[in-house]
Amino acid sequence: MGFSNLRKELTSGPKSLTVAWGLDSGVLQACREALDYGLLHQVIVTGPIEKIEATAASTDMSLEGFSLHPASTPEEGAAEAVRLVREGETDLLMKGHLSTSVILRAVLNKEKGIRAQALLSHIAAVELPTGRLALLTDAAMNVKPDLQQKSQILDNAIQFAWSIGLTNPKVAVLASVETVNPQMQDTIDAACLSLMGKRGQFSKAAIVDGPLAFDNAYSKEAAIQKGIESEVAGEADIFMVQELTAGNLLYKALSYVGGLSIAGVIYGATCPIVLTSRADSSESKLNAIALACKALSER
Ligand code: COD
Repeated sequence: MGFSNLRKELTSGPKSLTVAWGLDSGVLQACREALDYGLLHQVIVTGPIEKIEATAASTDMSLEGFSLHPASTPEEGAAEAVRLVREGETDLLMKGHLSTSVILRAVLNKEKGIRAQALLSHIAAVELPTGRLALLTDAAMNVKPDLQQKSQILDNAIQFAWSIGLTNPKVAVLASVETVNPQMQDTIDAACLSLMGKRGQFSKAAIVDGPLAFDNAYSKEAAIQKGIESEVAGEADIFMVQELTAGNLLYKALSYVGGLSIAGVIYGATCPIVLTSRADSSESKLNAIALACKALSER
């Protein structure tokens, strides 16, 4: 299953999406396409109304089907968008032209936020050169998770994989080497997560193996050459990195160097949150909206 199948197979009907601080022509354009494609039936945008209209006009884009809610700062725009989710007025949230931490703080706010799970995390889907989708986590939210947080990040990714049809996902917990080195905490944590998988400690079934270096996680041949026997090698549905910098570098290398389509959401709130980078193509942004719709419809 690639992104085009994911879009075609959406059967649950169009959703309403709210963009927090929507002063980004690429995001508005992706929403326009998602409306025209039938993924969405309504787009709400928070921010200064005249500037949102000017942003749309800069690409001759029609705002038909859009509803604009005034906000005068990114913080206010994020809070208003989160309120709309909390009060059931919209199904999905999307980051506009504001920094990731501003929208995440509004989402995590203890009184007015929309947390559903103990830990929220970022999950990206990437269409591999073979045409299948695999997930990468966490490339954008949790900076330096400890083992407890890593197990929650992995649990979120396993739940998400099931929700988009990747059942019994194979998980590669990545490190720089594939053997346990007592001087490298990541290799120890990967081995623990792998054992937790074997003991059925995640909320849904998954085959977890680690530590695996990226080459032997991605390529069966690389694993065989190193004498590694692993059910996951070459077939991983989830690539789990162990800190944000590694995830972010991998995300950007796959996109820029590898030229692969990649789309990300935050998981663990009361709805999936679409998170795109300004430099992502409009197709990537549309794919991210489709991914969020899919995750929502399969709940
Ligand atoms: N899930 C649930 N609760 C969380 C999480 C999480 N992932 N992270 C923090 N919290 C809770 C804490 O338990 C606490 O109750 C409250 O939120 C505040 O925690 P702090 O002080 O650690 O959080 P902040 O507000 O300083 O930072 C939280 C962010 C998510 C904003 C921060 O971790 C962050 O900036 N992450 C990186 C975002 C980013 O810049 N990504 C871009 C890379 S592309």
